[in-house]
Amino acid sequence: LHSKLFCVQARVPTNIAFLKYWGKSDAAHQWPANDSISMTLDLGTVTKASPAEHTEILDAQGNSLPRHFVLKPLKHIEHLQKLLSFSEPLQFRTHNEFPASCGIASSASGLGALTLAAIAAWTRSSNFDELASKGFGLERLADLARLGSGSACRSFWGGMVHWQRSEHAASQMVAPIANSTSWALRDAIVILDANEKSISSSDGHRAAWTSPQFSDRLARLPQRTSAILEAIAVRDIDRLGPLLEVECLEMHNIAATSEPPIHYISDATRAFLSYWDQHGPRNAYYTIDAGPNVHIIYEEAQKDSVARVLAGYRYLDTKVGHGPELSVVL
Ligand code: 2P0
Repeated sequence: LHSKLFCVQARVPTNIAFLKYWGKSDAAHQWPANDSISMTLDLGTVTKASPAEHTEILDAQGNSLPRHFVLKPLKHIEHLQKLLSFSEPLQFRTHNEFPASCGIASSASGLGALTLAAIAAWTRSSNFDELASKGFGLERLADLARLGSGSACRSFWGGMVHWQRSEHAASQMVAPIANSTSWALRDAIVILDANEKSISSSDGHRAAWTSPQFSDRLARLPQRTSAILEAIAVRDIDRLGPLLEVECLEMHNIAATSEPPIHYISDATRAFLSYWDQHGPRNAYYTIDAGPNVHIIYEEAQKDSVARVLAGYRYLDTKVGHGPELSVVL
């Protein structure tokens, strides 16, 4: 498998944060200011990597992608090459399983799949056992993906995942807390605005520290973290749900009170939330990422009642998903 023909395919899922990563304690090393907890989704990015004359990132058909789309991924590849002493150029072909311009952030799955495909290609590894035998176990892969996009580290396991901060770099860690088959949660992503957000999450993370409410949030979070962990441990949607809503509104409030203020929530988001407050079924709760779209988190048994309430909206219905996949393309 040392020929130029070696081609590996990585699939890494995206995730939705229940407890938001918002603010970094160290931007250069991508250490978060607080713990975060997410649910891995059954949607991801599929990326193929093979040796090439020069490094390039193309779409699945081999067409070039807009420069602003590939800038951050290319920088990440360069960084990995330096860090791990791999010099071989690679060609990547990538596609997202979610429809283009549906407003779903793809940095967790995108940077995750890129990292996994690159390292598997450089090490000529066909599966996770081979990667682990070469020193690239899941924890290390997640840690390397984190350097490209913080939230990507949570995409290396299925189910629910906890990314724990610590005062010391060495003791920060990310680990699964519930697998994908143990709680049949779903996520209906209500697409209110399919345009790309104009302010990157990285700018949002930087600005968080300028909000006069950020230190209060950080002080409050250990208690909320424990409450979310407990709700997940006992699989209680009615304990988890209200915490999700408070948490996302607080994150958006930090963004809105940052200097300069950042408004990810739009008029369409607000209109939807007031509709949802009136008509949303019990046992279904919302969370909102760094964008205007709303994620409705609910248990499988509520599927029909959620669908009825969302009938007039464009939405993408998905469920809790499993971890990454790796295979050789023949
Ligand atoms: C999260 N977000 O926990 C939070 C909630 C968005 C809203 O992590 O700068 O793209 O690449 O580390 O991972 C988005 O931030 O930021 C994010 P970088 P990333 O999912």
